[in-house]
Amino acid sequence: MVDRKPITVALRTAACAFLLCTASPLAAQTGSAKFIPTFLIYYAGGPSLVATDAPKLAKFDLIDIDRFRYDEMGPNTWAAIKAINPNSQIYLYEMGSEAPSYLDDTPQLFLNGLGRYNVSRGHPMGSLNGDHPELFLLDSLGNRIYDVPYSNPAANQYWHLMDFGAAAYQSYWVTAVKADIVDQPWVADGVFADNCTATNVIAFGAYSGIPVKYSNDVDWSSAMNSFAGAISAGLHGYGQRLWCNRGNTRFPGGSTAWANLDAGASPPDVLLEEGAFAVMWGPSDVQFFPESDWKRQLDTMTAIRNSKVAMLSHTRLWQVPGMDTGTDNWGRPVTYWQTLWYSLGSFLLGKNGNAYFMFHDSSGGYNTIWWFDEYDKIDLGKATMPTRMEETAPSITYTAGWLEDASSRPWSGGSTAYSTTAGAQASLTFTGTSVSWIGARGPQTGVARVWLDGALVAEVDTYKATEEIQANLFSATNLPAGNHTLAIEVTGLKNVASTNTYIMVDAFDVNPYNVTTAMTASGPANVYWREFENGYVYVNPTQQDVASVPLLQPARQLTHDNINSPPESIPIVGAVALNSHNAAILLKTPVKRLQEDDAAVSASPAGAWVRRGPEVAAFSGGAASSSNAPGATATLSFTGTGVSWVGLECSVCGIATVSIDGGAATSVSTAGAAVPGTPGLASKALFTASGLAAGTHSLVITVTGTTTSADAHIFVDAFDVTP
Ligand SMILES: [Ca+2]
Ligand SMILES: [Ca+2]
Repeated sequence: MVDRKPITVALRTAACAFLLCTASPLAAQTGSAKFIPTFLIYYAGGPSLVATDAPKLAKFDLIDIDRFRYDEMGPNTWAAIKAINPNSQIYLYEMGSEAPSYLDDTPQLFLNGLGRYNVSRGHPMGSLNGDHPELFLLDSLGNRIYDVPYSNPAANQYWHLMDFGAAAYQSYWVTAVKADIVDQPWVADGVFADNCTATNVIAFGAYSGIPVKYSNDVDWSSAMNSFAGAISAGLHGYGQRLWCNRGNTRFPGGSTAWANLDAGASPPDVLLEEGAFAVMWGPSDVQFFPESDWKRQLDTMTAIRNSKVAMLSHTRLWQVPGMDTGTDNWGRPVTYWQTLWYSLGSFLLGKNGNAYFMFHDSSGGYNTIWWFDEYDKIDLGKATMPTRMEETAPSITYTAGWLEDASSRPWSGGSTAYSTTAGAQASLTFTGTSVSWIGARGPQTGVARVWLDGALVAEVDTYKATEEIQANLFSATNLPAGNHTLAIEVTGLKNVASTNTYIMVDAFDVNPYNVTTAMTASGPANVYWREFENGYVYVNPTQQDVASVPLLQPARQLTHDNINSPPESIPIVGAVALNSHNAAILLKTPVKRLQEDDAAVSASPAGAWVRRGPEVAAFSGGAASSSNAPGATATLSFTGTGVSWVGLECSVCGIATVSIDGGAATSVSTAGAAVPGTPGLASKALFTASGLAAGTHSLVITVTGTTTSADAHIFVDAFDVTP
């Protein structure tokens, strides 16, 4: 890793990076434009849907629902939702890794599993039990494994764990789902496949045994990723999307399995973490994961590039007074709204355009259309810190041998670096705790080595039969906070199937949040925070109370209780307390600009003021008003603690007096050298008052008719009000 040169030296522009320049780009997935993208799981025993539910359902970006809901609304449920929100994506529930033994007689509309134990329903491979006993996973005693909570051995009713890693089962599943969903009137946008569990550390089902075939996490994860990839490819072949329930992002093995699936050839469209950040599962009212597990969930969510990620949090508390407070797994008091805000705050720390959020409680589970005012009211705008660094970023250095392509493919940011030179390296230095390398796969791409902080961590074969642009080729998460280096090395090696050894460095993604150490009564605690255009999110994922977190600028703290209040009514604070497992969401208090024709500004007498435009100066908003009539006034009524009058200094500008709340008049001379119409002439703050008591005030500008220039004009262009 020597002889690095800046990219501007090392890269040359080439007309075309690939041999196959005619390949058409893949359609990219697009995320939600909402500040809080949301999803809903509405499954099993909820009330029948009625027409008034359509607008409620249409607020969600992603919906997982039973197929039997199809005809509960007219003309059909999916159409009723799409008529309101065409972008809402509807997925129909289907069990993935298990198959039922007792649903052979159930009509397809009411199936939620394969339902082909002893019947084929026309399946070309026949039935599962009758024709494919080899597809049932066995424990060490040779018994078929079943999902204990969902099976009833006394009634001979089982959900068997099937051989999800076997190509024959994968094919069986896709063909059955095609018949039961894709070829039916109730087909929607995609299929939700349950229990595609990333590892078997804690499987969703409590199984009757451990499969001999996949007896450890590595084998299980590999087989399940094979299943998810195969059914994803199969459904995509029928124009259908796939949503997999994966889970286990808090475990290292689970997080790795997610990354591997994302880096694989055919990632699903959506992945579900059914237990994110705060969960009802366990003996306490709320279980908050240890900080390291919480962070692994956050980093995994952020690192996934090729699938949408659905993060579901929950609580055993209810909104009902008296049932909305309890005790968490750390022995601390916890409230319903604290849990929602903590989960939501955690989500916002890492959301990246691919991530979606849901919160529910044990009162309704999956039988309720869960919506909270928070989803409508909280909007902090775009994140200020870019999570993506393009290959041209100054923090990336290159050795000799790299070229740049800007035209042949839909590269991130419009260009990519590429090389076939063995030993050539691209090296990113970054501050953060997770990082992803964004490159490309294709029939002509080769093998790269990945070095993290100087250690070889992966050898990545980027070959793929079809092109994949902006592919996530490598991710590392849960790194120690601080500075790191990620280097991509071209090997000149390739898969035997590949036609060349191209390696693309299109971009890198780094985690989007910051970590601050706060001192507490019981030692240091990490506070995680992220800045957005219009505010901040702070999260304390530790068991320690932080008495005071100083803010970067004064802001208003939103809470469940003030979320529907006018922002102006919320006090401005310079610091917030952040107790254990709490989040704070804050609105910045930006200076507000009011133009001269705003309703809050009154000019008197009206005939004394003349509207001026670009022929005079480059005014804010394109215009200003001016007067040289002695005694003419412009009065601003405003609510805030500070104000500035924005106007013009010029060769025909005179002297005004300014008074606030009827107080003493201040004389302001606006005489200047510039002749009106001079190119570049613009307004500026002519008078500023600050430190006013919070509340309503008035500012009066009076034209005096006196001057030290050629005339006595006073220009009122705008006012800047500080909340
Ligand atoms: Ca790029
Ligand atoms: Ca103006």
